[in-house]
Amino acid sequence: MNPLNTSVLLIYTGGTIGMIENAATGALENFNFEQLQKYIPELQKFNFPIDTYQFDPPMDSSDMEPDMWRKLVRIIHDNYNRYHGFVILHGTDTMAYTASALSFMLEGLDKPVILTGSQLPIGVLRTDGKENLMTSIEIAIARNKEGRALVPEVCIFFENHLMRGNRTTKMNAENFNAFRSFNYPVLAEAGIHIKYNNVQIHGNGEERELKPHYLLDTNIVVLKLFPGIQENVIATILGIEGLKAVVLETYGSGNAPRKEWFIRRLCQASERGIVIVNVTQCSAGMVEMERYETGYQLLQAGVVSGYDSTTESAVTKLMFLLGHGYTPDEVRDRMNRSIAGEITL
Ligand code: ASN
Repeated sequence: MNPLNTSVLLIYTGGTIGMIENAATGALENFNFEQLQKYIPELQKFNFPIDTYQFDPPMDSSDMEPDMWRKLVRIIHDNYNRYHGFVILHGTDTMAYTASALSFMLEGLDKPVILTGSQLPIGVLRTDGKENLMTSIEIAIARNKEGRALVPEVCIFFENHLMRGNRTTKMNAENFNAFRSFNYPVLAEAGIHIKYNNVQIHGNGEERELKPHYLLDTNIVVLKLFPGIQENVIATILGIEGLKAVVLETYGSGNAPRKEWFIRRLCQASERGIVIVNVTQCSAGMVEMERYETGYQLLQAGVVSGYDSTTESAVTKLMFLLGHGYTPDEVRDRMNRSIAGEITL
């Protein structure tokens, strides 16, 4: 019986939520989904079908690779018409990267894709996994009066907050409250009721057609500045054979050293067609290269603004754009536009 006329596909990739302690070493190891279900008998209480797809073997998300993102896109695309929503159980360590990548790869999404996981395994008494999973399923089936999904976006749900996936960062390795969306309001808050922040949610009410993308180019590097960084380090990184883009993590509102060699190296790399995107090392706020001379010179070296992008989002957006074969100037131009709500313009 399915009185709600709804259904969810639960995709289990791995992560702490489905891990168990190895008796000999004490280290956490993966176990399979049947065992996971044993610890969450509540799953049976949902009065609609929840089908599952399990990665075999389940993986710690530190092993996540773009091929796995392609696999997730394929699973969602192949099953798109069969389900009202998708919940992905994923390790927390790289969840923000996966959520960002999927937001670009699932163009025209009009159903919820909710990533969640936990900090403590599901078998542990104080686990945060149960709550996260149950609420994610509820969000995945939430629809308005017209029958459209309330949250047709790739999101992360964690510790009572629903966040746009490509705005999130894992910022705590200890607390249950592990993720933050510093530069965009939460999409929903779960208390006694789940309160949706409808004005901040993309595209509910629109009918769209899913267009899956699989092309990604990983010839990218993240370069984090620190006082004392040496010219040979910068030169070696910018000289990597085949390098196509750099996410440059700068200070404050997008500032960098004024040293002549530094600007010259960046200028030369830009001229060779390497796309350099300026993202701030600060958790919150926006790159404004016009603000200080230390930022303005980067503009003149051909560096483009990452605005208020997370590093995770800038990396995966570049992979996506480069994968589609755009020229460096076309990539620079598209970095200045929002594709999936990842930057505030
Ligand atoms: N190492 C785990 C993972 O990302 C951490 C977690 O899920 N809390 O797979």
